[in-house]
Amino acid sequence: MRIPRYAAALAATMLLVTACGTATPAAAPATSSAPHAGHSVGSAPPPAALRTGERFVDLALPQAYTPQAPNGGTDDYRCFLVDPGLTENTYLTGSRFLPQNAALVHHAIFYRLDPGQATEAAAVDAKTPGEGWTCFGDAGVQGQTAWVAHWAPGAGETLMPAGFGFDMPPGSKLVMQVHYNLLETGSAGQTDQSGIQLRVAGAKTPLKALSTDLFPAPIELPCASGESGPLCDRAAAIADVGSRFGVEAGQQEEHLVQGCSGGKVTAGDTQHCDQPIEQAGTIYMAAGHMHLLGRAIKIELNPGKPGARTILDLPRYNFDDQALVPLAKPIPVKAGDTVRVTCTHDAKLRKLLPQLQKLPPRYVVWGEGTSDEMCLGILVTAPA
Ligand SMILES: [Cu+2]
Repeated sequence: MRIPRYAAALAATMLLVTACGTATPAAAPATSSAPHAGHSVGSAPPPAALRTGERFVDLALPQAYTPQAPNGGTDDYRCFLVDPGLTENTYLTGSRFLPQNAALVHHAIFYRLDPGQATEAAAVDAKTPGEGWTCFGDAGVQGQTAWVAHWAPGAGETLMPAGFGFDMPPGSKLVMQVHYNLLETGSAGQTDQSGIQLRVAGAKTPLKALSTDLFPAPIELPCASGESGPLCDRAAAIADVGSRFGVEAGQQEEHLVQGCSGGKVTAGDTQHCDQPIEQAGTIYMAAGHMHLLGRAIKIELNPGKPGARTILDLPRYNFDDQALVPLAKPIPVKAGDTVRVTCTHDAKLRKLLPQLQKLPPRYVVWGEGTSDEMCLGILVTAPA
């Protein structure tokens, strides 16, 4: 299963952009209907026991990093090169991200780099002052990078199903992309030294290779009734995303509208996108990601057709409960199937959320910022 081209382009951005939020337990929709109040902070629960052939690899930033939002924004996307020291064929079978300053960390995504990309990333890192480098549209390296792990609020340890893992050839390294949200008062000058505990297995017993597939949909959320201001204009709002995160990031919304509805913009709380499955396989895990204005997200297979299935349904999305969850029953897919992701956002939440209420009203589109929005279905699949 691969992401369609427009989504792949998006994914590059998204990877950067998206990570901020993610899924929810399929079996246990969020119980809180109250608006998101801030990230939950707590001590991480201990990891599950190692399974046969597994070991832990602990990685962390060598030094604390002080996030700074460029271009007058309130979001910093920073990439760090981390080396799991793999000398043989290995599989990544789980991860436990350890946000050191959970008040600032909005999401983290881990991209696998091949040895050539790792060399390139090291060069970017070396020429950038301080720890890591700024990475709003992508991981800052050429070519395909596989998304092999991510963390968003509410996620504890993520365990791949037994017998499955992400391929990690010898010499593979990871880019750890962290989205720091600096909207909160008092976040200026704070530091972070997050890390991750990887669970890896040697290749003595071959595992089935997993991939992470992304299914985005547009956001076309007008200002709420009673709100007004220059950013309530769609074109101005899109230009504003571009000014904060770069030209490419600013174009993501238009790419999505093009890919999902042939370029037709229909403003409203609820948006969806249908995307084809390109390769037969099985879906094992799912997550949904939106930001603070997200109310509901649903991922469906072949809606309105025989054999239609709901992959994930979060009628009361909770930003602080975004773990990637295993499906109760894995779902087989074939080439030509359709995945639909549908999101409902609520502009009225802006006035109720301490993080957003001091910001000017805006027509919300897809963007990397905490005050922008996303609508993203995340599926972990294995080929047939
Ligand atoms: Cu996001």
